[in-house]
Amino acid sequence: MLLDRMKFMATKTPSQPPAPHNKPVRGDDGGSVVLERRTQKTKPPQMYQVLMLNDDYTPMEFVVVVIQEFFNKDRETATQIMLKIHLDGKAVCGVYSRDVAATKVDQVREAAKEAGHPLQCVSEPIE
Ligand code: TYC
Repeated sequence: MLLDRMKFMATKTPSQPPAPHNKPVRGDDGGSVVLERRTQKTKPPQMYQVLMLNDDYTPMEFVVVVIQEFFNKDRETATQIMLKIHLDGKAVCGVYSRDVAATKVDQVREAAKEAGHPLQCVSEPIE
């Protein structure tokens, strides 16, 4: 009866789990066994922190606006980061993939150059 079959289908135990990842492969070299690695090991990408450096000439307000603009921080957070740079000599403005970090550095350098300020920005790999 159809209903019985449907019940059977609905309660059927799951099929076999997938085959193991390390599957022995027998070659024609006299019976030796080679373990072929099948597991995929994808490492997370290297991340980069973008640091802004202190100097004696760039106005504080300019630094705050740059941090807001290019690092997507609200004014409060941007001000705190700027003050940390001012007091400690440098601070992290954000952490990004390599390409994005390089773009941030370029954008800050370009804005500083345009405005005639010596503001420095660098990126470095973390961990
Ligand atoms: N030290 C600067 C001043 O007193 C302000 C400043 C802060 C400059 C952060 C650069 O990355 C910087 N005007």
